[in-house]
Amino acid sequence: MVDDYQPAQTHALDRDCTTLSRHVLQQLQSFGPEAQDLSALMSRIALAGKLIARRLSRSGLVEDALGFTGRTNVQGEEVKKMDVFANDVFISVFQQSGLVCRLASEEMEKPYYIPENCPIGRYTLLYDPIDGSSNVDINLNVGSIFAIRRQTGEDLDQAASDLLQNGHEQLAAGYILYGPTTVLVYSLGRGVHSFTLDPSLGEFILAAENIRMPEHGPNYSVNEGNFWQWEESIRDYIRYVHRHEGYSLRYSGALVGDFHRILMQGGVFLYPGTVKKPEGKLRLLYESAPLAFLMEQAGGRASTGTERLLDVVPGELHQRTPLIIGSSEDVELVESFIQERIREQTDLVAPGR
Ligand code: AHM
Ligand code: MG
Repeated sequence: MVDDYQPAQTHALDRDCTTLSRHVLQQLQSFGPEAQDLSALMSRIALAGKLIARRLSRSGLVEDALGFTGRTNVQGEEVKKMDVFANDVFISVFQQSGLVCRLASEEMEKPYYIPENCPIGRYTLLYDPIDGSSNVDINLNVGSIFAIRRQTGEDLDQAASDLLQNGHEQLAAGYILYGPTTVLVYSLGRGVHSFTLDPSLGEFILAAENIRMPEHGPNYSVNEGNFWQWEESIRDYIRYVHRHEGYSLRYSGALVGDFHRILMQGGVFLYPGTVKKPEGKLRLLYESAPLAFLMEQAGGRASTGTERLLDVVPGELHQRTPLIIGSSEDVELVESFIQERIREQTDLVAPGR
């Protein structure tokens, strides 16, 4: 009798095959309109990740996948063909989706509007399509970073001033790491969860739920080639690390990969400012803030050195920010060296205060 039928392995699917879209709905404990939107948004982001992963995995075999385009982007950086491809992939997966009115990325000076979505999809996707693109041509890991924010501004407002808000306004954030496997890590503000792409299914399958950071870890991740350009406080921290047992330097040149290691094993990633460029290299809205959101959700800490990173309000879309992110004790240690130098300078200006 069909009515009495009970699947023999009711729990096998739950244990082995929690897909991303199902997980989003479970997280939100709702089938309401916003939960459906976020689930659909995450599914589209996952689709972008699969398309980019496929292109990367065949990049040495197909025409026009590797190398530079010959153009520079709004930040004055040389644009790679893979940057353009990945940027366009994110746009195309949201065309006619009814989900995202506006996209803003590292590769586009102004936000990109999809007007037909705007009456329905009051969301903005902020993203770095290929983070660490210097790794593309040498077959090392790269990533994509994303954040979703609610759109409150005018539909075709090129200034997008409603985006100039702090990182607490992010509804969701995450990244896709294109390594030996493709991994998607995301948070809706209810813990951090990772998924691994099963190429045979074409689905991201739950790998780890509610990832928690250790309070201290052995890894420090920084481009020490910039030592001579840093403020003395950052040099103090690096000297401290060099003189103490138990630290390992790990730096891949792709923030997503370095961040993933820190998230899994603990430690600290730093991209501080330099004396000439105090704001550093990394962009607030689509690199640092999404990762800060994840890090805090995992019990870690993210800072500019003097301010909680999620509190920073950008002055413009492509604003850069120093980034110190990782295990709480390790980030606090870096901050303590910065505070020490600030105190010294204050004492010099106003001795005996
Ligand atoms: P990109 O998004 O243009 O690739 O730039 C960001 C990357 C990060 O992934 C990485 O941490 C950093 O730039 C590396 O910079 P550097 O080569 O100065 O160490
Ligand atoms: Mg980047």
